[in-house]
Amino acid sequence: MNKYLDVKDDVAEALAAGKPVVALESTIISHGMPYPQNLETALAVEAIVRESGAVPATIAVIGGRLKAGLSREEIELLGKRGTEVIKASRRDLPFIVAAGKDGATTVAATMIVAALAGIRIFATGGVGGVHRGAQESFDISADLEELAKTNVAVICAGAKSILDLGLTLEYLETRGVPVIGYGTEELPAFYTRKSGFGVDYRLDSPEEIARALSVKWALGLSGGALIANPIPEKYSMDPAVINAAIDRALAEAKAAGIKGKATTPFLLAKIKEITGGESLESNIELVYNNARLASRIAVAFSAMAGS
Ligand code: PSU
Ligand code: MN
Repeated sequence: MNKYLDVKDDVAEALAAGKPVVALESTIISHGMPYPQNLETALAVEAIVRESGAVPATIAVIGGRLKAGLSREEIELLGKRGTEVIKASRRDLPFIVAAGKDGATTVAATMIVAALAGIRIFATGGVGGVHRGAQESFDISADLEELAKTNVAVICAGAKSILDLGLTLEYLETRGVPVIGYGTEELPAFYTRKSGFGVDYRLDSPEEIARALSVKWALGLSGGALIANPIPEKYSMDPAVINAAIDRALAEAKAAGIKGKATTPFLLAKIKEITGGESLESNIELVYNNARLASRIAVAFSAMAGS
């Protein structure tokens, strides 16, 4: 066990017994949604994972400790303090730990802590990727490099078209990261079920996905996988509405000279401001949907590992 890591009791017990565990990230809580919806969502996602037969492990840094599994009070703190909590990606982790601070972990940092704890399955909303205009800005999320090297599968609703989805897929292909569509041949674009880009493999059941992951890692092919789960039809948004909001958010970010780690949170906040409650509701529902699928994959994966 790493000396900077605390694994919550119920998570440690499940891992020791080979029972299913699902990791959850915390940048989405502190930087991805407003209070109090962020807190309600974080607690509801944990409940959904439990109802689906797995143990939730929300991941963050609290007082300089890497946490796999948070108490209710800790989740409340991340929700209430919001953007005051440092957004923590791979490069930030050592400094937040060394200074004894709190950090809300991105997909990359959540994968790192999950892997340290022995958790293989992780559910979130959207992942980072290659930004539009990356040819000039070089803005490529550290999430992609993490997927290339850390053995954790990430269940998401695809990626938002604040990113260049085509370049994101090219990057993942180069780094050997498989992109699986759950029940779809097309990469979903977060708020919408379609993007016009194909996935690498379509798989139609959690068992098939768990088997592919288990074979990948048994072959020593290190790194993660991206499992893209389309937003439920009922909550999917009109592509014209969401794309107009994304274009406006991108233009405002450019005009304001937003750079580096501030880019993604700025764009997400602007989209929410422009589209109002509809995008927030969709965002919440797709996270629930991903937590359900991730739990089913974790259940199938732990049954295979035990056999
Ligand atoms: N994309 C979303 N919602 C999010 C994020 C990205 O649609 O909440 C968050 C995730 O935590 C992701 C991070 O890991 O932003 C990526 O930030 P960056 O692009 O700075 O690597
Ligand atoms: Mn970036």
